[in-house]
Amino acid sequence: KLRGFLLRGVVTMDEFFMREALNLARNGLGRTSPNPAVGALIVKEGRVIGRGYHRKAGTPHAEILALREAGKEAEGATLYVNLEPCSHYGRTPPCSEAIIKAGIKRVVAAMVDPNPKVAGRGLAHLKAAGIKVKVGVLEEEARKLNEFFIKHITTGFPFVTLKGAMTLDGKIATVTGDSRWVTGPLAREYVHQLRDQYDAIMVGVGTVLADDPLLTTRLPEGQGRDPVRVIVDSRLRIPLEAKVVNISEKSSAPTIVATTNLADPERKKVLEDKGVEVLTVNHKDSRVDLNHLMMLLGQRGIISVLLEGGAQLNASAIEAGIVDKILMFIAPKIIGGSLAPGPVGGRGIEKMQEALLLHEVEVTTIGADVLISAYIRKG
Ligand code: AOF
Ligand code: ZN
Repeated sequence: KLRGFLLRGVVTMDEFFMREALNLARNGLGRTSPNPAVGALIVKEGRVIGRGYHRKAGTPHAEILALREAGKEAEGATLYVNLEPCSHYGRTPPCSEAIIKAGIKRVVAAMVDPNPKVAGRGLAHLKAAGIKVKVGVLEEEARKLNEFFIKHITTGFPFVTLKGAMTLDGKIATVTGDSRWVTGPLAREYVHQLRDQYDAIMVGVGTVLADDPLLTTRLPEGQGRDPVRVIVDSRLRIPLEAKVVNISEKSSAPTIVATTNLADPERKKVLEDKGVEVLTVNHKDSRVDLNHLMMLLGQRGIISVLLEGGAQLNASAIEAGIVDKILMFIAPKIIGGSLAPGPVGGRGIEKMQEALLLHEVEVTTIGADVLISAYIRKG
């Protein structure tokens, strides 16, 4: 089968094995933060003799696991990995050293490691030891796969995805505020799969007041991991009965309420006594300074944030420039009402010419709903 593909020129041998390394890496997605998802494959004479993927920060890197599986056979073999092997002593010793020791003859990497501690040094180390090195195979896919890691390691800020759901006529709720549900069951399950992959989920206090959401990951058979819940609430208007501030068995994920010094310190104390972390952030025009908040989250190793509204926070986030990606569900429903809200509130712009343009637009359907994904900045 492989030969058929290769002969028809659909993929090269290197692409074929790199795809496998990327698939291996995917097993760790959402589990390795703040580290990248990495998969490695060792191939000798067209046969895979070792595989590995990174499972969790602090545990062995993908390359080490693959080398362990290959054992002595690794001598003279080729190693495929979706990220440049590391060259630094971090939580674990450098992979470049282990690769050289094992007698690997050729290394194919999808991309240079954007981690300033590595940044080409791993590949240089391998080359200096006489290993053949190729970099850039399936690079685009590799960059997509680790877009959270890349943003965080290069800027210190988490990657932010704004997720919304609206009707075909652009509303997130009816005039009375009813919003359950805009999308169908498959789209809603997809959102839980997203939550499972993000380190944090963020909403404004308005959404808590309107919907009292739990903001946990609910997937079948207890799979999935809850993101940290972040509530943006400059004056601590959050009700003490809100589900997100009542840490219980049903909602044990940590909650951070991001507020400002405009809030009542007494109320802060009451929330803290409930086990909630109240984070006092700078304010900008009497609202939480979202850039400051992102910086603080990034400093704690939160590399990705799923922003789930509401309209005011979405507008502020876009204005602050913290959003990287948009995921917008469009349900084939029409509800009307000129006062029914849309997904982005605020003051808005005046001229169509000033509209925020999105890039790399992709459209899929999930159940009966359409999902549009796009990036804010040009790739
Ligand atoms: C991983 N897993 O499979 C590879 C990584 O904190 P450390 O010591 O584990 O080092 C993390 C850095 O190692 C990470 O930022 C990246 O630059 C490099 N490669 N990391 O967690 C892996 N290959
Ligand atoms: Zn490593």
